[in-house]
Amino acid sequence: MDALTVVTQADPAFRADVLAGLAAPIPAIPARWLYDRRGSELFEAITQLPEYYPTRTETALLERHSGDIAALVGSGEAVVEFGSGSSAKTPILLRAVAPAAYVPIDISGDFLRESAVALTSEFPSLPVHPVEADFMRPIQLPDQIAILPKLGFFPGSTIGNLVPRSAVDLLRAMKETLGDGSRLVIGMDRIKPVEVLLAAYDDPAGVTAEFNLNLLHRINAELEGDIPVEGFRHKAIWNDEMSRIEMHLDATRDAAFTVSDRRFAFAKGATIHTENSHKYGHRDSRLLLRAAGWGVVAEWTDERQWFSIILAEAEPPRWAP
Ligand code: AVJ
Repeated sequence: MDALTVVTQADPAFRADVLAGLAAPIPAIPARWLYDRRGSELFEAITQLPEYYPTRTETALLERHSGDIAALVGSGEAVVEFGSGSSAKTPILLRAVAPAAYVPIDISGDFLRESAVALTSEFPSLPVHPVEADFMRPIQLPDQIAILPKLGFFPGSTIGNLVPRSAVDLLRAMKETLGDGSRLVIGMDRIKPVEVLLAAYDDPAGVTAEFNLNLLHRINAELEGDIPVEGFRHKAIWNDEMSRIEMHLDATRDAAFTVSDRRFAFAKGATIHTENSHKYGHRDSRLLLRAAGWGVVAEWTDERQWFSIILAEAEPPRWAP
């Protein structure tokens, strides 16, 4: 019997990012590559950790204030979610705002189909129009929702993964996608005591470490790599100047390896920067939104002010004084 060989075609963008990132003067690999199947599972496990407060806090805020959001936006909107909702948060919003349609946007068709199916049981009569696209650029929304008012939804403080200038680009693209007069519900993580932040991104159970190190396993598996994964360790630091948590992979010894026939040498102590998670103060988040043409309508935060949900409105073009 012939052996069945499954040849997985490596993603050329992954290869390009990894090869360029490893060779860069300050080695760094874009955070989005952390989220393969295994990475997404590990992130899911992170959200269950006692130390990882964002998911729990944001979900509780949505539960507490979805009625307030609905009172401000009204019903009959087309809810447009950036990054398809595989989470528990989407149903909370949909239940409250009674939308006329739901449009999940995601770059992964698999995730889109899964989340569409997951919603049909609870919302059997809600029209769902998935869009497979990169939401970093303006997107043409489906014709079926053309006449409906739009409510964007971007939970999870995913905006924090981007450096502010890219975050503004994204918020502008969202405004262009949704159109004049549209609204946006966005979750943003707040600045808080460093011990709390560090525990959330370097948990004692080591799940975040496994999540970060999974990137090296993924490189080895998909890009013909031989990185000695045990020669690297997860590190999370608070960069106060940049107001962000950074995840790095630190070489604990000299490590030489090959990826896609290219040789790399990391001296002990050299690091690969793998993710940023920016934290915003009350005024910071407003400035970020305003810089992209979004005015803040309302904001809700928890007792500890660890997380905030903001309702923003696309500002009409107007003459500035
Ligand atoms: C999914 C990007 C919001 O930054 O908190 C969690 C990712 N990384 N632990 C975050 C993450 C390490 C998470 N986001």
